[in-house]
Amino acid sequence: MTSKKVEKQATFEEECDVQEKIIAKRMKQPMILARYQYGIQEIMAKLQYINADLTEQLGRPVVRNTLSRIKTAHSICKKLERKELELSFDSAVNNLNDIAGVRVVCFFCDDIYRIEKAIREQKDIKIIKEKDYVKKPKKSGYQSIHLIVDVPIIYNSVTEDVRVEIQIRSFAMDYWAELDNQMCYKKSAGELENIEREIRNYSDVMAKMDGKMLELRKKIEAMTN
Ligand code: 0O2
Repeated sequence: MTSKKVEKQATFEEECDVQEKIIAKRMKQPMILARYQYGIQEIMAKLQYINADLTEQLGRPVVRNTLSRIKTAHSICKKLERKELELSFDSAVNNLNDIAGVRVVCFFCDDIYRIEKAIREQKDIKIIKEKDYVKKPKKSGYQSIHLIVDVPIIYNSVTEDVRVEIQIRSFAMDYWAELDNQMCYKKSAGELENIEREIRNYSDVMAKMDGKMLELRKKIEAMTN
């Protein structure tokens, strides 16, 4: 690299650092943080109810676990850079759908669609976008359903929507995604070509296992009903 290019790169990185600090400061502002936390709590409460309803209907546990997170300033900046978007707090709020995120992990792969349907039926939740990486897995092998939703929060009689990404996946899909996250995801392209191919194959293995476990459950249901 020429010295001019090195200088330009250094200035760019310094500017990114400055923006990341500004975003981090804004994300820690009590009302901004509370807004995302409130949105997440509303979705978590709904999911608890949906799980209770499905568990009662089906006579077996449906949701294995749920988790939530608010994206860190660092992760926000990385995503804005990846998407070649302006690096600012407003740009993050306007362009990123997953500053607030919730994940639902269920025991069986058919439960994913039960949960998705139940969320759709909630009158107060607006579905903005849906991605079905179960029917059509990502090139990496990643499988999950993503629902981008707007959930209303009420404060001082004012209703405001909070955007939340809900990821719904099976226990097996989650196991794969967590390990992929640790080992491959977000690593630069080509760096781990063979390992990426191998882990992609294991995504198929997990899908087959999901299918087999579902068959077993259905066999047991047929025997006991
Ligand atoms: P993190 O750190 O998990 O938050 P959109 O803007 O909504 O249209 P988006 O968010 O650009 O779409 O992309 P996409 O592909 O729908 O994925 C969003 C999230 O899914 C990612 O968030 C990951 O959590 C997860 N994900 C997507 N692809 C993979 C993959 O190949 N492996 C694993 N392990 N997870 C994946 P972030 O912000 O990238 O990361």
